[in-house]
Amino acid sequence: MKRVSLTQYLVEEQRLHNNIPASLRLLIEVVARACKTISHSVGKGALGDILGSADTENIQGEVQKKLDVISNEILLEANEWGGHLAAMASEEMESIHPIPNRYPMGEYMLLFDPLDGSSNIDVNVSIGTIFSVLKAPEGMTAPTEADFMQEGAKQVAAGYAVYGPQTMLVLTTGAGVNCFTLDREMGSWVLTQKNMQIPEETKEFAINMSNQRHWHPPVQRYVSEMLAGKTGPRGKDFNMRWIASMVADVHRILNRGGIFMYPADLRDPSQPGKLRLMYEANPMAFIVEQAGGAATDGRQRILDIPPTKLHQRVPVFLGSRSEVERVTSYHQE
Ligand code: FBP
Ligand code: AFP
Repeated sequence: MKRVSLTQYLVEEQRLHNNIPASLRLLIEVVARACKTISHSVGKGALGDILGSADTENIQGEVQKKLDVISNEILLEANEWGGHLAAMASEEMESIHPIPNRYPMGEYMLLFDPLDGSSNIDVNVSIGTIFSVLKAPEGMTAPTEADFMQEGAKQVAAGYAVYGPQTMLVLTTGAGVNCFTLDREMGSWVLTQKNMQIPEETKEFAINMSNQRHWHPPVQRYVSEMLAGKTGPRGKDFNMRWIASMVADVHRILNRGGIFMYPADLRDPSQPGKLRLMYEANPMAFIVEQAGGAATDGRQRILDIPPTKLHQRVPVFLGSRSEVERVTSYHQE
């Protein structure tokens, strides 16, 4: 098999679709390089003193793991000096991080969840990094949070790295979805899956079932119909998977089909769901749509939601198109 590196892919993609200008290519390569460094730390585990808690809390009041903090630092440092960015924002930082004055200011803005699935770190289960790229507004001089408030449909690139048995990078720049595997010996990303498409036929769903008693009626109905199996309204048996890392669950669904759900529930109307719109739901929705799937908050397309704040939460239903359409229609009835 001819090996195509990430760099070669990006250069050829630019020639073909004219959608990856040089500074965006640099941005993607820098993020991919940072993910390589994170992957290296993840692989060291206890040998690298990266396990356990950092004794600090992030903006959501969650205890930060050492690896959350390390990954955030790796992404910030890697992306500060290249001249491709105007500002960054992260799950782990309360406010945006403008590029320091000593570096030139670029035309893009980067958002990330540096380490998704933190509870999996210490138990050696798949985790990931999610990122989203927006264009800075025309004429912007000093970036503010308001400049980030763009619908997901405006993303120019999005991706995730999954640190599992293999380290993989899944990327879209709006012309399909491609997957690269990290060649650990060579230290390079190699294109291993071209133009990924979410299988439409599916018998799998992913949801945290322990929250069932809190769900709203449309989610109760949708899941109970699946649980009813062959003799129920769906006429087939379904299987359930929950990895506790959105990256790993979405990666599974991208490859095998299925639906991932993190619904809003009855507990706290001020917290619609758990996942964050800007750096979790939006990039995953962009990837999933580009792979032929769908992503909604139960009522509308995630990519059309106008953001109001950086750390906004949103209910998420994404994966195989017909499944997402079904659960969305139950909400609309
Ligand atoms: P595989 O050999 O197909 O990987 O099966 C794995 C397994 O035997 C256990 O490791 C796992 O706990 C169980 O199947 C999962 O079963 P289920 O499909 O019922 O969730
Ligand atoms: P953390 O990165 O803070 O651990 O959160 C991961 C996550 O937001 C998402 O990746 C998972 O799908 C979800 O949480 C798991 O949530 P539960 O705790 O409800 O299983």
